[in-house]
Order: sequence, then C-alpha cells, then structure tokens
Amino acid sequence: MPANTQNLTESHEHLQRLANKHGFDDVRVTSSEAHREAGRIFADWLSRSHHADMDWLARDPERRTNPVRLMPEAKSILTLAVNYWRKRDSLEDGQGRVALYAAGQDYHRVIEQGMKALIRDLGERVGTHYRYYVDYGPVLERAFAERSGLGFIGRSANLIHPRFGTYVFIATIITDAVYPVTEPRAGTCGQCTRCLDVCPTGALTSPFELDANLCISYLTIENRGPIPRRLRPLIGTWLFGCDLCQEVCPYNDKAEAGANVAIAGEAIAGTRMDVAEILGIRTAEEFSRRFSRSAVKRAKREGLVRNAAVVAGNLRQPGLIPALKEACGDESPLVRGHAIWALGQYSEAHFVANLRDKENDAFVLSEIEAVIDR
Ligand code: B12
Ligand code: SF4
Ligand code: SF4
Repeated sequence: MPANTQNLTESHEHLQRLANKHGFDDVRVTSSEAHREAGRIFADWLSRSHHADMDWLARDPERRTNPVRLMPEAKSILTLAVNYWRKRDSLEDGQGRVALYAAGQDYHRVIEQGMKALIRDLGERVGTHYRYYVDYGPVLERAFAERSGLGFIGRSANLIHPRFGTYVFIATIITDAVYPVTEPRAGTCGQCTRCLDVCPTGALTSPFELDANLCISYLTIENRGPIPRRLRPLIGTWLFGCDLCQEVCPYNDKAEAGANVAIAGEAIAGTRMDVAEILGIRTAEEFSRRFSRSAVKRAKREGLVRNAAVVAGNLRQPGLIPALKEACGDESPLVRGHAIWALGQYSEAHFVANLRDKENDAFVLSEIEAVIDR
C-alpha cells in the first residue's frame, strides 16, 4: 500500500520522540480540512485593513485556511512548537530592547533544518507529497495549531501552549500521509485582560483582534516607511519587535528556558542592544555583517536605524545626542527624518533649523518644520 494512502497507525508517542530529537518541544496533528471559522476571521481582518501594508497577506487569502489549495494531495497537518523563551537582560543606559524571538539565531533557518531532519527520519511515513513552513508560508499557523491542540488562542491573539505559554514558534508540515488527528486542548483566558490593558498603542482593538497598523511589532519590523509621529513616543525602548502582551500573560509566569540551544542559546542580537551603536550603522554591508544570522535582518538597515532614532528620542539621555546628530547626515531620508524628530525631544531645535537649507527631501523637511514648530 503506497504511503500516501496508507492509514498510518504511527503512534503519537513515536512522532513526539522524533520531533523532540530534532529540536521541537511538541507536535500535534490536524486534518487538511479547510478551517472555515479562521477563514471568516481572516477575511474580516483583511477587510478592516488590519494587515496595514503587508499586501502579501491579502494575496489569495483563501489558501491560508484551505491547505488543499496549497497542495491538492494534502491529508494531514503536523503542527510543531519550539519554546524560545530566555531570560531578558535588564536594560543599561543607552540601550533598547529586542523581542525575545529575535535574540538568538534566525529561527527560520534553525527550524527549517529541524523540519528537514524530522522529515528525513520519518522516511516514507512522511508521505509522497509534503510541504513545510515556519512563519513564511501561506498558511494561518495559529489557527491550525489551535485545531490540532498545540494550545489555545489568547486574547492577545497569541497561541498559548499549556506548558510553555506564548513564547513558542509554530512550524507546519502539510503532508499527503494520513496521521491520526490529536484533539484540541481546552484553555481559556478567564477574566484576564492584562494584554489588552498593557498594550501601549491600543493595537489589541478588542479581544483576539490585532490591528497591525498600531502594533509596535509591525511598526519596527515590517513597516518600511516612517513611524507615525503620534506613535513614536509609545514605542518606548523597543528597537525590534515587542513582547509587552506576552510579558504580562500569566501563562508565562512559569516560562522555562527553551531546550533548543540554537534557538534559545547563543545570543546574536541578544535581548538588548546599544542604541548609539545601531545609530552608527551606515552601510548595508556593516548591517549584514552584524545581523546576517539573526531575524533582525528583516527590518533592514534603514528600518533598524530608524527604530534606534525613535528609541534615542524616547530615552532622553543626552549621551545619545552626538550619535543622533551624526545620523542626520545618513544617506536615507527615513533615518534623517527620525533622527531629527529625536533631536526635537532634546530641545535641539537650533541644530535642526540649520539643516533646513541643505535638505531637499519633503519628508525630512516636514520633520524639520515639526521640530521648529514645537
Ligand atoms: C503577519 C504576522 C504578524 C503581524 C500581525 C500579527 C497578527 N496578530 O495578526 C505582526 C507583524 C504585527 C506580528 C507580530 C507578532 N508576531 Co507574527 N506573524 C504573522 C504571520 C506571518 C501571519 C499572521 C496572520 O495571518 N494574521 C492575521 C490574523 C487574523 O491571524 P492570526 O494572528 O493567526 O489570528 C488567528 C487567531 O487570533 C484566531 N482568532 C482571531 N480572532 C479570534 C476570536 C476568537 C474567539 C478565537 C477563539 C480565535 C480568534 O484566529 C485567527 C485566524 O486563525 C504569522 C505566521 C503565519 N504564517 O501564520 C506570524 C506569527 C503569528 N507571529 C508570531 C510571533 C512570535 C509574533 C510576535 C510575538 C513577535 C514579536 N514579539 O514582536 C508578535 C505578536 C503580536 C500579537 N499579539 O499577535 C508567531 C506566533 C506564535 C504564537 N505563539 O502565537 C507566528 C505564528 C510565527 C511563527 N511561525 O511562529 N506578526
Ligand atoms: S506586540 Fe506590543 S504593540 Fe503589539 S499587540 Fe502586543 S503589546 Fe501591543
Ligand atoms: S494576558 Fe490574560 S487575556 Fe491576555 S492572553 Fe494572557 S491570559 Fe489571555
């Protein structure tokens, strides 16, 4: 009987053992049946433009909740969790914070290697046709993870694993092999609303619903343009990503350091970075040398230096002024504009006014005028 039609009697314990061996903390299984409720929620989310300018999310959205559209032979979906929690270092002067998920080696690469190794070990039991993704695939990972019982969706929109809490990556293998499905695991936020209360920008517009236009994670990672002026002070010290809605979650009170050392071990960006050092990254080559093995590269040089300018403005530590003044000479208008805004937080209007005659970019000029008007 060919593997793709065989009703696999693979014991879940065996699958679990193999998944653990390759760096995964949990594995569950759901069918490839379309996820109608997630499809409805996702369509509604897109219709409200909550995806901001992440247009790739709106491209053929039905695929994301109907795996057969991705792979017609699909029968089962394996959902995998990797706990990435690590202890956050306390901030020192002149530093900003990095979301925990981006502190270590780039998880895309590490988890992809883990999935390849798992697939190799599963041999013919993985089926004839299969696809695997972590983060980047056109599949609504949280929805299928929840249906397979990997955890439940909390009011912060994050998937909460019963043991590891919210700090878990989700990986997905779609296969034409038929695996016995695992049941959803019940869980609830109860009366808690801590994540909604703590979110500084109001990005959690209602329980389970996130407007990316307002989310610090979007603003500092995916957003390629200016950060709206009114939101800059609310970014606080977040240089890349944001963990506030996870930090307050009671399901993370007992978070334990991730066992996958490639993910939760070596620090590349680490959990905090020196703001002046980031402000001083002037070339794509320098940026790539520092972050080629880190998920931080997603922000690109311009984006990360823009974020550093915003954090420098929010820190109001005069030691950062020289680096901000240097950044006013950056080749990127995005960087110059945010550095000028930050200098405005230090009453450096005189320095800023002197930049006007040399500047001809409309965005930067508008930032100069805003500082002078203050
Ligand atoms: C785009 C994206 C973002 C966007 C938008 C996030 C969002 N909440 O939609 C931005 C850039 C803001 C972002 C931020 C983050 N992200 Co992100 N992101 C994605 C991506 C690529 C797509 C998500 C998506 O389609 N969103 C659209 C919404 C509608 O779908 P959803 O978030 O999956 O929501 C589902 C549930 O909330 C649920 N739901 C919605 N309403 C309701 C109502 C009820 C009653 C119920 C029960 C359920 C429910 O159904 C929805 C659809 O299934 C996924 C990877 C993937 N391919 O799925 C990673 C992913 C969701 N991100 C992840 C991570 C780690 C983060 C951050 C923690 C990073 C950080 N520290 O800065 C933050 C968390 C912010 C937050 N509170 O959600 C992980 C989440 C792991 C987990 N445990 O949940 C994922 C799965 C990547 C991965 N493979 O590990 N992300
Ligand atoms: S990641 Fe930060 S900004 Fe985004 S919803 Fe959570 S607390 Fe709000
Ligand atoms: S902080 Fe509270 S409401 Fe938010 S996800 Fe965690 S348990 Fe749910």
